[in-house]
Amino acid sequence: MTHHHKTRTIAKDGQLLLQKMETDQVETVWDRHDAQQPQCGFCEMGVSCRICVMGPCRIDPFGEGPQQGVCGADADIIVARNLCRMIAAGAAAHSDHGRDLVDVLASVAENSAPGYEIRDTEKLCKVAAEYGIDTQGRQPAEVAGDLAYALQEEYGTRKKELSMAGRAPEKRRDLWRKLNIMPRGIDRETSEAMHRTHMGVDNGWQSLMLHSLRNALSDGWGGSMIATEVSDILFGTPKPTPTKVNTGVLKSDQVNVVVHGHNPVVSEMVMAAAQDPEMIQFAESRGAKGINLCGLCCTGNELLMRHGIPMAGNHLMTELVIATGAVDMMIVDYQCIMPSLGHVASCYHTEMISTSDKARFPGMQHMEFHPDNARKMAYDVVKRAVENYANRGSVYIPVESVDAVGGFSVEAVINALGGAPDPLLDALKAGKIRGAAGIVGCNNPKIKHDYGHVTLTKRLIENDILVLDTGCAAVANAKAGFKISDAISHAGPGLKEVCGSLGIPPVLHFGSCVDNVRILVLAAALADALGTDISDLPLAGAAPEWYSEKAVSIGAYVVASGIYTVLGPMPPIAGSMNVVDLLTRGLQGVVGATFAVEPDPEKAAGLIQSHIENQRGNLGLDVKNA
Ligand code: SF4
Ligand code: MSK
Repeated sequence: MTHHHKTRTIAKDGQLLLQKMETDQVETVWDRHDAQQPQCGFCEMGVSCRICVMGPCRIDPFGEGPQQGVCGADADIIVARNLCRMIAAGAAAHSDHGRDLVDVLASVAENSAPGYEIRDTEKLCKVAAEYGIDTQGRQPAEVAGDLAYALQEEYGTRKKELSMAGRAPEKRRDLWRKLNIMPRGIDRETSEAMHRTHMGVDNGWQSLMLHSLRNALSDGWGGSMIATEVSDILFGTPKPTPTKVNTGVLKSDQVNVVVHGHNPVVSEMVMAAAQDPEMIQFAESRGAKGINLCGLCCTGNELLMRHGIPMAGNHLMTELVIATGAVDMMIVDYQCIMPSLGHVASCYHTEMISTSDKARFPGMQHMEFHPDNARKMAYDVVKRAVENYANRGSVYIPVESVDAVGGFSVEAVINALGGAPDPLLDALKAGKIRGAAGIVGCNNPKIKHDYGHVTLTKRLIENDILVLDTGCAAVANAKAGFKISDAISHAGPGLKEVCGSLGIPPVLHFGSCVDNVRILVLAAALADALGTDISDLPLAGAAPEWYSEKAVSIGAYVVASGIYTVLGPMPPIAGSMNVVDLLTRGLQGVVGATFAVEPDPEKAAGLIQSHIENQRGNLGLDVKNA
């Protein structure tokens, strides 16, 4: 059976590798998505419940069958509970990732994490000062020990508010307090979400939704913020760095090691081992020209941001990359790693290594990394990758790589602006830049791969809207060639002029999924500079191809922070018009921002443009008809 590969992805390497996998008779995520059709309509609408064993229950959306579960829960309650649990899972994932970094920071302070060190003492001291930790005349390790302790307390704090939430504009914090959604402890909010959604606890769909926002805020202004800041402290704050993207980054004459997942704790050590001259010599002794480390998904983004390590692909490319036959080893940590990968790898020569005590996968060798053994483990796995080079069969690398620039931390952006956000504000006020949009999130076989991200981005920059992107969206846009200075040729006249004079691309790579907090920090800085709240700014968010629970948490904290957000795929809420109405309209009067759902990126661009022009009008700036 021949599939229409062009309907599945816009990526050339994706189309060619899909063709190859069909010839090789290896199933992909798209085949399994087809095999699942039709997907359960009750679950799609969010009206099925298996929270307790009086059920499972489902509500008939057409009003003919049951309208209540066995316990009496109606569609509103069931939809709200399900969404609340999705957000809890997403917040837990990001925040636990942050905790793993804090553990490494604590181990570095105790000198029990060989190979890890503090690379950005300036940021260490800056964050420590936010926690009231004395930094004067003290050794970085001492400060790091105190900071790690303070950050661990954010997880189970007995304080009334997360300290990191202090980074939000004052008006926003007052609003959160008034609404009683100021996050208190990171673990507390997730734990409370699970409690509230237990049968017979919170059965108010509005109160469930409000707590969901608080839980999401504990991720955005808590767990994810900690993940990003501690990664910067340990591995360096990103600066603009050139890199290359797509499967063309694999090398036919080198040992290709691919890291996949999210946590830089593993990938940074693998990088150190792969760049060690002795290991390179070992690779040469086995007939390879060197060791080529590449990334996938967000751990790839972490390495790309800080070191310019090339990026092989995003979420839906993770199976296809293996089908090149060029990957000698794939090393995974956690999140977004399809359990199919071990099987795909068994059809080629690729060795698969799992590294986290909390993430096991079929068909992978488990070699567990901990702060105290990570350096040794990294050398062990890279050595095995080199040994596997000899087992390669035929190799098919179908495209040439594309150039990109990554590494736009807030610090780097402010630096590019000459030390303060003023030039950006001036360009906004003058209308040269109409506004900015964060395009984030995953791929999803329900949307043509990369089409959502690339189309939306193209339309926005054409219309003088600066794009900041993260995660798999950032990889899609890099592959499309939007992340080099020459990409200003795709931009509207104002954006072209501003980016041209600053020497930056019109689409700025802001990092991994947890790095969405960099966008929050920048938004807060702009709001502070204007003496206003984030919800007054000409900003928008979009997740055109999202799939994961983490993405729902991101969307919820972005909206709760005051930024209008357009989702591509519909979340499972259509079974409750009350919940839909609250999220798409009612929240405006609560947090000053709403969600919209629009799978067509051309139409999503229109929504974002009119929102941005509207916001400009409210600020008294000039307005263009969108
Ligand atoms: Fe059914 Fe209520 Fe149990 Fe859900 S919590 S499975 S609706 S009885
Ligand atoms: S990896 S959460 S598919 S962005 Fe962060 Fe990509 Fe989404 Fe995973």
